Amino acid sequence: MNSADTAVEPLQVRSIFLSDIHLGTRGCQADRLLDFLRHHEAEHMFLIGDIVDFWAMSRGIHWTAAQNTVVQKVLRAARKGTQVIFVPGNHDEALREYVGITFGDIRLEHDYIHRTADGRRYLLLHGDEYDQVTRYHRWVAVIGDVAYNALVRINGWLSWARRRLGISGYWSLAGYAKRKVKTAVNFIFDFEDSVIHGARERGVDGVICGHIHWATVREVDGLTYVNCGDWVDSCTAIVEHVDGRLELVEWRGRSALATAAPVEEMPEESEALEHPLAAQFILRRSNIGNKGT
Ligand SMILES: [Mn+2]
Repeated sequence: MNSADTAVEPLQVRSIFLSDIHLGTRGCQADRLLDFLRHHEAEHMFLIGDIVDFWAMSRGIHWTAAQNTVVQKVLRAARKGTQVIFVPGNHDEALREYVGITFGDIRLEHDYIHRTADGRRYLLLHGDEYDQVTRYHRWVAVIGDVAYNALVRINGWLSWARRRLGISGYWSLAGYAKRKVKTAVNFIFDFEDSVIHGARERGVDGVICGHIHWATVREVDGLTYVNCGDWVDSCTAIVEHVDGRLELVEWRGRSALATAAPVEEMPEESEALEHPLAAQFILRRSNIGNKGT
């Protein structure tokens, strides 16, 4: 794979919004994210939670050179004048203790109001506090986390097989399941509804969040609901163009052919797949062994 695409002329945007990168996990598609970052240059960069997956890392660290480069690229952008704001999520909630502090030009915030170029005010938050499942049914979420990981991993094998067979394009098993399983769809709606409700109470024009790995930009009765998606499965980001327009970018990559190399061994979690497909597998956010959500 030729990832060193030197002839890239990055697109100048006003802001980049990223969430649910899950650095430190096998599922993290750091190569694609790097490719996206090479193709975009921004004045503001907002990291909206679950950037580093401390929970998964407590079970075993999977840290690649590409993941390192992602971190370096963000730090470098911050040093060179991009405003970088990091709003921790539940998988990196340890960082919530440092809200208000600036590390190496990156500022940590619990939530943040961003004003777009056209003057609209957006509330930025990760969103786990609006997730009824994680808050009230911890064990359901724990099972879901494991099953989701297994799905993403199987998807890695599928894409590898597709490449070996010369089938082009990317197809996501987890994405397919999310669209087809009714409980999953209902879960997404419930989450979106409660985030939108919360945003209305704050009196903003819109809200930009993450957490459910389901990217979208849509208007709901005059309020804009935006979700950044993730870099485990869907590889999506939100960009704000210089005129303030928000766009959902699904990065299939120009130079990135790649999900990570196929995995070598079967995870012990794989038996979780025997559970009927249910909403839970999209919940990549369980609070295993952690205090309050
Ligand atoms: Mn989350």
